[in-house]
Amino acid sequence: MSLKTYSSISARKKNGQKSFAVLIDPDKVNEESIEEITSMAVDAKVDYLLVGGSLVVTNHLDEVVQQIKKECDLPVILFPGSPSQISRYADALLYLSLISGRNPELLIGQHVISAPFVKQSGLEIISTGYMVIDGGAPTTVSYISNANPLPADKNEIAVCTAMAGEMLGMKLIYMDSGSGAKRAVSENMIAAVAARVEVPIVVGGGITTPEKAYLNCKAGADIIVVGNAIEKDLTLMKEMSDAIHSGQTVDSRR
Ligand code: 1GP
Repeated sequence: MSLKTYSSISARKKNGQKSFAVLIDPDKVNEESIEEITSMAVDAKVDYLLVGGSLVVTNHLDEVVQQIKKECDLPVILFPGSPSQISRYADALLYLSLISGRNPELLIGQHVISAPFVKQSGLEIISTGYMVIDGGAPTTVSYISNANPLPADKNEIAVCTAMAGEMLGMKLIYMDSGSGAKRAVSENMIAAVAARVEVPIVVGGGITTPEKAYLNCKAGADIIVVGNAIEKDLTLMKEMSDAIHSGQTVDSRR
């Protein structure tokens, strides 16, 4: 199994570089829009493309990933809402365990059932501690996961959860307030978690402005994921990317 994608993520963190990942929901794209999104993503210097969603109702994941790979060289990372959302054409898979919840199916159950199939895909597997943070209203992920999100004002629970995930061997911590969340994860919580774990931290859910993306990076996020806001306005991709990359440490820009 290649470790190319994770090596790039951790090398970027080591160099103080912040990364921008655009989330593509396979349900919301077609050939034409994929062409447009990938070309704009390359121009905007997006670092990663995440593909997936909590509820994917169409059946064209392979085609979507293959087309993205044909249009550009950006790493494609699967962000699956269920074990059926796997495509061997991607570069890597976020192997998510919902560590903020207490639903055994999403902590380990579905992993057991899909393990042989996932292994056989040959994908680079990136073990990820997935933390759903309350975003002010139920989101698809909070409903589908059948698990309570982590309270938005309980930094200490977030810190202990992330620490436990890291000590269990998870290579990334993903703090997500859910797609289209009313309230994105607070900088306060990001900073508290970033102070206590060493693995790269991914933050997403409800990030709609370049300013918020920048502040999240300053607080300690290593990768910012944006889906909804970019679906609504593709031109935001460049502004978001500039804001996130401007959050790099001075050394990494030399
Ligand atoms: C959701 O973190 C992602 O899982 C992205 O959220 O669509 O709100 O940007 P948005």
